[in-house]
Amino acid sequence: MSTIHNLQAIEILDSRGRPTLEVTCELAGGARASAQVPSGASTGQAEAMELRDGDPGRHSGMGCRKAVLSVSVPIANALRGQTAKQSDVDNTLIALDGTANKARLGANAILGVSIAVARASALQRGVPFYRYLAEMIGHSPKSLPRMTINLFSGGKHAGGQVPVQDVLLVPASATTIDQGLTMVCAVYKAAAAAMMDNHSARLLTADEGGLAPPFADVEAMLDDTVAAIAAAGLRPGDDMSIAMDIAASHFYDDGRYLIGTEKCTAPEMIERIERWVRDYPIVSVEDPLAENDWKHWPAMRAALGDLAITVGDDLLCTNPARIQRAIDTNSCNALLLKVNQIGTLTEAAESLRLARTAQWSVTISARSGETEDNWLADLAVGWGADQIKVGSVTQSERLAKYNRLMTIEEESRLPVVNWPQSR
Ligand code: 2PG
Ligand code: MG
Repeated sequence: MSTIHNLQAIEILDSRGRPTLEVTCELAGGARASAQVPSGASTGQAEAMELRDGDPGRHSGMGCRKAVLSVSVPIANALRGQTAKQSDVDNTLIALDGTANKARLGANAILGVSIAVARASALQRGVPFYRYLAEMIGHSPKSLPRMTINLFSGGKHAGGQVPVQDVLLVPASATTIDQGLTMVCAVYKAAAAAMMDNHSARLLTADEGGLAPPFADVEAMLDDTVAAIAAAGLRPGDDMSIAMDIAASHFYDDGRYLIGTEKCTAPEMIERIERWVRDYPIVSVEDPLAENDWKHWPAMRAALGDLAITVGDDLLCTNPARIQRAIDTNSCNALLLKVNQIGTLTEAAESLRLARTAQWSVTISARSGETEDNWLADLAVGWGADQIKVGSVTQSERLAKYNRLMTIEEESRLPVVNWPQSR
C-alpha cells in the first residue's frame, strides 16, 4: 500500500453558492485524486461540525479558509509518510481533531481528506472507486441502489411554503438506472407542465431541484405527485412509488408539530402520517418525528409497520451511538447515511455495519448543498445501499451522481436492487 506524499485543499463553491472544500491527495506511488465536500441545510443537532471562518465580511461568515488551513498544515503534517490504509488515516484524523464533533479541524476538512485518500488509493491500485469502497467493508457489489428522486420540495429547502421537506419518486418497476431516470424525467416534466394550471406559478425550484409551488397543504403536494405519475402514463404504486422526507425537527417547537395553522401533538402527527401512508403509495418515510422526540418514535415505527420503511436522518446523524439507541428502542428500521454527518469513511462504515446487523434498510444520501463531484454514486454501489437519494433531475450537481450511476451500470452490468414491493 502506498504512503501519503501530500495533501492540500482549496476553497470552492457549492450548489448554493456557498464556500466548501476540494481536497487533493497525492500518494508516493504517484496517484493524485481530489474530493469535493457537500454541506447540509436541514442539519441534525448531533451532526459533526463544519469549520467556517465566521468572518461576516466574506460569504456571510461561511468561508472555508480555516478548513483549507486545517488540511494543508496540521492534517498534511500528521499524515505525510503514513500508509494510505483507510482506517489508519481516519483514526489519525479523529485523534488529531480530538473533539467529539470534529469542531477543531472541521468535519468538512476531515471528510474531504478521508474521501480524497480513498480515491487516490483506488487510482493507485487501478480499481474503480466503487470496487475499492466495497473492498474496504468486505463487500462484493451485487446490485445497484434504487433511486429516490425529489419531485416536490418544501421546508428548509424551499422557504417553508409547506412544512414537509421533500416528496420523492421511487421508480419501483424500473429494472435499470437508465429506465428509472427515464421514468422520473417523464413525471418531473408532467409535474412542471402542471405548475401554471394548478398553482399559477412559474417553475420555482428548491435547493435540490425539486419543484416548489405554493401548495395549500401537504395533501395537495401528494395529490399533485400522484397526478403527475398518472399524467406521465405510469401506474402510481406499481411503476412509481413515493418516498417522503418529512424533516419534522424543523417544524417542531415546544412539544408540538406545526403543520400549517395546526399545532399537532406527537400522537396526532403519527395518526396523520399513517393516514398519508394508507392513502398514497408511500413506501418510505424519513424523519417523521423530531430528532429528540425519542419517546414517540417507537409508536411511529409501529404505526408504519410493513407499509413503509421508517428512515432516521436527523434522528441518527449517521452516528453509531444514536443508531444503537434506535435499534434498542425499535425507533426505526432504516438508516439515512451521510458521511459528512459523522466525518470519516471509517466511522460511516461502522454506522452501516450496525444498521445491517439490525437488518435495516440503508439509503445513502447527498446533501442539499452539493458539488459536481460524483463520489456518492460509487459509495452507494460499493457499500451495497438499498436506496440512493441525490435530489432532482435538473441540476448538474445532482446529475453528476446519476450519470456516474449510469456509467457504473454500463461497466458492471449489475441489476438494480429489487425494492420496493409495489403497493
Ligand atoms: C436531508 C438532506 C437531503 P440536508 O434532509 O435528507 O435532502 O438535506 O442536506 O439539507 O440536510
Ligand atoms: Mg432528511
